[in-house]
Amino acid sequence: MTVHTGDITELMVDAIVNAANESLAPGGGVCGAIHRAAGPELAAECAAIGPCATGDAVITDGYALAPTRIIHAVGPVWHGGEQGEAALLALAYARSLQLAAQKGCRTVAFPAISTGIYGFPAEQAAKIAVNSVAGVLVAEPRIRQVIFCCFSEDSAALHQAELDALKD
Ligand code: AR6
Repeated sequence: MTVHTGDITELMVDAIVNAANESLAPGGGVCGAIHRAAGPELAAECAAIGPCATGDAVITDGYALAPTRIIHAVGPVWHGGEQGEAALLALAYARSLQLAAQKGCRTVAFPAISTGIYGFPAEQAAKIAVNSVAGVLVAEPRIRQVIFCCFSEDSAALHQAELDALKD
């Protein structure tokens, strides 16, 4: 697992994960960036697949994007933390990696799901992200590399701190 700061649409990996909504419609944030970079065929495939429940994920072609696949994970909207948000966020990461492994994607990049428009507190989300991915990787040798692609230095520092904590 590594941390990268930058735009996820520029990464050369087998699959990038999109922070999607339940209807799999093109939205703002990282979702908007991915749809713009992939082209309109992506929205058409998503419309044919959707909807997708919170905590679950679906996989599509990457179209004009360098990654061969896009995994659309639906993270929870933050409602204060008492509505299963933590478990749903962990599930969204785990389900994404399951799909990646099934489809032969060995390198996967994640954005900080739910921490933008959906309002999940960034520090808590980073802890959940790193621990959920670490838990899956223990039992999933088909995935060779996971990149936490953060859009800000603050977010990257939170993810790096969680990675460092795993090694202690
Ligand atoms: N590359 C990497 N990370 C990015 C990028 C990018 N190009 N752009 C933004 N981020 P958000 P959510 C970061 O709001 O909270 C959409 O409309 C951003 O700084 O994209 O899960 C969907 O369709 C933040 O840290 O996703 C849904 O309706 C993180 O990505 C809804 O927003 C996630 O922020 C999902 O909200």
